[in-house]
Amino acid sequence: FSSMNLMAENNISVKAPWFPKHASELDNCNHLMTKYEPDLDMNHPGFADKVYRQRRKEIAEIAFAFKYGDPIPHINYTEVEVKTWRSVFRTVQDLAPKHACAEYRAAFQMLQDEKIFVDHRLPQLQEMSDFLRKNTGFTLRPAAGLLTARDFLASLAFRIFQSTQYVRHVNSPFHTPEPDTIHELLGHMPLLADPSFAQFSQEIGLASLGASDEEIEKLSTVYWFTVEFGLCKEHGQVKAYGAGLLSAYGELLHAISDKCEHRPFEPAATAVQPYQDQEYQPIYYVAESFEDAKDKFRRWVSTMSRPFEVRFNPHTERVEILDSV
Ligand code: TIH
Ligand code: FE2
Repeated sequence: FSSMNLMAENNISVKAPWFPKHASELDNCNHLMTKYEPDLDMNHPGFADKVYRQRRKEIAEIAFAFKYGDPIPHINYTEVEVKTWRSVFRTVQDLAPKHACAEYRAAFQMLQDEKIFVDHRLPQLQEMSDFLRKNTGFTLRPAAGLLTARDFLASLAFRIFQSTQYVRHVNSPFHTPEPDTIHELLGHMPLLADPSFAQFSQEIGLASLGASDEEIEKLSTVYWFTVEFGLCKEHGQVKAYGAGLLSAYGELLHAISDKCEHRPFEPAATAVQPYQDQEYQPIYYVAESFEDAKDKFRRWVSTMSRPFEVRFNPHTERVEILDSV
């Protein structure tokens, strides 16, 4: 370490919120938002279901106990959980050929060829993590529920995706307001296996490190309208790439209908668009392509106020801080 670097480190500790510098420090980035937990939210379909709540607790314990470097524990999914998976999996299989973007369809096919995506069992996070590692270097960590935006985005900087491992309630298979492992597996995993999309995801993560609360809010809004609910153009047609659309067929059909508004993806405007997460979105943003979305995103990020730059070193899994710009 040069003294310049040390100076930068010292300045940052004064000016910027703490952020992880090494992938192992994500052990400290597992703070939950509690708003949709079945124990606390009376509208949650699992609120009155003791067995479901107990099951959620069990699986959450696994995530809290997880430490960097551990293998992700195997979950023995119950018959009811497999039934829920099967019905969501089959609708995605039916709708994806027509409505999902090409990158999604290609990765979905690979996952089927590798027998990771089959209808009679849920994929395990560890096998999915191994698959992603081979394709884009992304890996997974188990998460106990919906994380704070700061913690969730920080992990993306390290090409690590924090994934829930519990299954949505059997009574609402086709839409849930909170993430569950079916949403992660069918919504997020195929695209995390695409190099261009993986890069875009990591760049949102890198931009979040040490950012102010207002900037985190903007970045998570961009994340919401792209990674979660993004649409894109393909040969003049609108296709879905957002994970929240691909894992919830009701909303997927809504998003491509004329019951909602489509706007061109423009990071500065998208970042300040208010949104809710209880019902279908009234507005979706349409990207020209991942490459175009990345270009626009980069230009917008460069206008943010953070007084230093960061760079991920994949050999050490460490984020390096570059001096003030
Ligand atoms: N609504 C999605 C589903 O039902 O699969 C899950 C979520 C997407 C974004 C936030 S929660
Ligand atoms: Fe998600």
